[in-house]
Amino acid sequence: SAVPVIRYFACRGRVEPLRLLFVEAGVTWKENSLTDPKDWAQEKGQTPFGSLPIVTVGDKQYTQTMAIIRHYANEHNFFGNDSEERLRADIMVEAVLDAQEKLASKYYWNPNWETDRKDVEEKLLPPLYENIQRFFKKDNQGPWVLGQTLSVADFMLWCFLDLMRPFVPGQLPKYQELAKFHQDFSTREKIAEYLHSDKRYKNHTITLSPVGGTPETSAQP
Ligand SMILES: N[C@@H](CCC(=O)N[C@@H](CS)C(=O)NCC(=O)O)C(=O)O
Repeated sequence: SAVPVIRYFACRGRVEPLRLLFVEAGVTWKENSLTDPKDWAQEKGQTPFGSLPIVTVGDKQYTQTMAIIRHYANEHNFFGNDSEERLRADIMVEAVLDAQEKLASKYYWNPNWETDRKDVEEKLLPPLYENIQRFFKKDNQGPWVLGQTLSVADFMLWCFLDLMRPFVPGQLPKYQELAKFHQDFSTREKIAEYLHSDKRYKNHTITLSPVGGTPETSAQP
């Protein structure tokens, strides 16, 4: 069958959980990355919702990140074994999206990042990590969100924790279970290979960010 081609900006961004899913599922994919903002200005009007990513598979075109991720999670059995597990996975996915939404405007392209950092570290982040960790631990022996079953929730949670790491170094180790989860996931065979490969973008966003490539790339696995 046709190879999925990801059209996105040349970065990890919101597509990274999908890439990790592909890695675990053994799906070969191609990147058709956009590097020049001028190209985007031209292309935007021709996309279904004026945004990227778009995944093309043969003559099919998929848009909306979470729809795409859930589609492939269904296809490759990353949604638990019954609807109860699917619910638990989805709760974690939504909690991660909420947390990301609360934090994103603080660190992405924020010229006041250095002053806002304290606020993030001391006020914003702790309740988010605490709640996520409490949910992770609830009726769960780990190592994954669904116990022994790897799921879409793990790809989402790992990317979120990994994204935050360079911005707020020193925070993750304070949350023992989340730190262990991050470590366990990072050392899965195919994941580790991908994380250390050239295939993985080093930057979380494109270079519009005033925090540049520095804090975002300073904690490479
Ligand atoms: N709900 C959409 C939002 C996509 C989105 O906002 N993408 C951003 C990049 S991460 C984008 O295309 N920005 C360029 C623009 O809006 O012109 C999704 O999750 O796919």
